[in-house]
Amino acid sequence: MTSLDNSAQPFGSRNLFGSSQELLFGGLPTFMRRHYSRELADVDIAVVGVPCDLATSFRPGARFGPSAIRKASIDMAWWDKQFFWDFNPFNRLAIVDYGDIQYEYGNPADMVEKTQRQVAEILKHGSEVLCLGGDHFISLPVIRAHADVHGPLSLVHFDAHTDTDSHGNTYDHGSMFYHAVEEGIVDPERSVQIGIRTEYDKNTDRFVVLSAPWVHDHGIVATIEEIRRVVAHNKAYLTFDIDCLDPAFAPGTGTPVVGGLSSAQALAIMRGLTEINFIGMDVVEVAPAYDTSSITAFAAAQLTLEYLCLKAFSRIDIV
Ligand SMILES: [Mn+2]
Repeated sequence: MTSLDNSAQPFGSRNLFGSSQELLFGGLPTFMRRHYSRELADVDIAVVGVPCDLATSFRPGARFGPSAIRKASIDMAWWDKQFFWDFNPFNRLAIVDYGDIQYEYGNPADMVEKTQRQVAEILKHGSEVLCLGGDHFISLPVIRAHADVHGPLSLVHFDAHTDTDSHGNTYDHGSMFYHAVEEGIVDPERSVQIGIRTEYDKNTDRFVVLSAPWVHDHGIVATIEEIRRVVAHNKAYLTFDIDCLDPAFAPGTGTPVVGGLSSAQALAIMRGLTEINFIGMDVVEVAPAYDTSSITAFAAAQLTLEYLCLKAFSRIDIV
């Protein structure tokens, strides 16, 4: 099973396809053992870490999210066929680990500028982006870069919080979607928030909200149908705050709220979204300092894998 050709794949091989057969417990942990590269020729998706938690309101630590997710993803990098999908997304899509956004850590504005500029640069090459946060604020510069290319986007937003409160016009990890609507880069009426279980203003929130109790009451199929109805064929950006999951499944996060979705519910919903025209994704708010047995990072890595399967679903195997 082990092939020397596949060893040190992240650095030693330029082959962008196939699974890794390297020892799971050795080597350097790039995302899913993909080639670590900023060379974007023929790359379908660049995975980018945004190690920033300067905008958190409660417990910090999501700056270590990208490295925790990469490390957890190694355990999934050798699978030949994904459970449920029955194909290998890495035989269909060329995916590289692009590394992390570099910014001045004492300068939040610099993070915003560098993230937006770097993501824009990747999109300009014709590659798509999968971002690993970071606190949820990082989604704002990432979505700005996408909206520059695609226009106003539908947001498919998994979260315990709506993140649409202006908080007195501040910029933080709970207000960025207020700003995204104000800036016209997200179309709220064509966007859906799933798993919400904190206060929000029903009169002013223009997003379609499927609260956690609604999902629990109505079930997976109804949730999928509602997401499809709202988003239809719009271009959609998927943002997954890991605190959408119940703290039983994702304790390693900054602002946990009980009563959330199970990992199984989230995976089942994701797997039903093949008809959505996703153009980008992030998974945010993984804070490994509060994690137990890395379960939060494993959940985040699995969710990124489901997204890659959604993207690969309609493609045929290249290798
Ligand atoms: Mn949240």
